[in-house]
Amino acid sequence: MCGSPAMADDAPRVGIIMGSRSDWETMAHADTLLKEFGVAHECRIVSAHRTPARMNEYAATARERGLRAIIAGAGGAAHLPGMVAAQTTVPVLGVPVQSRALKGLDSLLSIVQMPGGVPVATFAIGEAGARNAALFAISMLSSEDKGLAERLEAYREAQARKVIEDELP
Ligand code: RP5
Repeated sequence: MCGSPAMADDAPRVGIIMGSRSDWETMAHADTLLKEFGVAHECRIVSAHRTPARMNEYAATARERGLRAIIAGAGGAAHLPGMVAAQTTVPVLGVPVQSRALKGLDSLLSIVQMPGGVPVATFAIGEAGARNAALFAISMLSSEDKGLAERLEAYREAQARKVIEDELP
């Protein structure tokens, strides 16, 4: 389930959107991290091809609803991040979802090759991309949120400690 009950009443600062229910397994990694950091967020299925009107509405109202970043995941002909970015100045972080036919290379190329003037920050294919998009959104929000900045520092330190303390069999 997206978000946590504790955050249910907070206005979402980050939107996680995806082209299909089938993208959730990947995008859930972004949700998990935002939950872990206590960032109020929402998750929605918004398809560029199957629900273009919903996509237009989502992008057009994103800033006035208080969203500070939109994490958009899509696979195959992955037009969602770019078409959302075309209709809002809220930063869009694109996550290429691994497709069955082409292993996500199609998704990656669809998202990364934006024309100059309409940026989408593009992340790695799959889970790593979803996790990093969430961490990037957290990092963006942390410039105006001291508590979040401290939690991000602690997260990095814990990650480094884990590597240092790791032992090979
Ligand atoms: C894209 O098509 C979605 O983002 C998804 O990754 C892909 C396949 O969608 P389904 O056919 O599984 O619904 O729009």
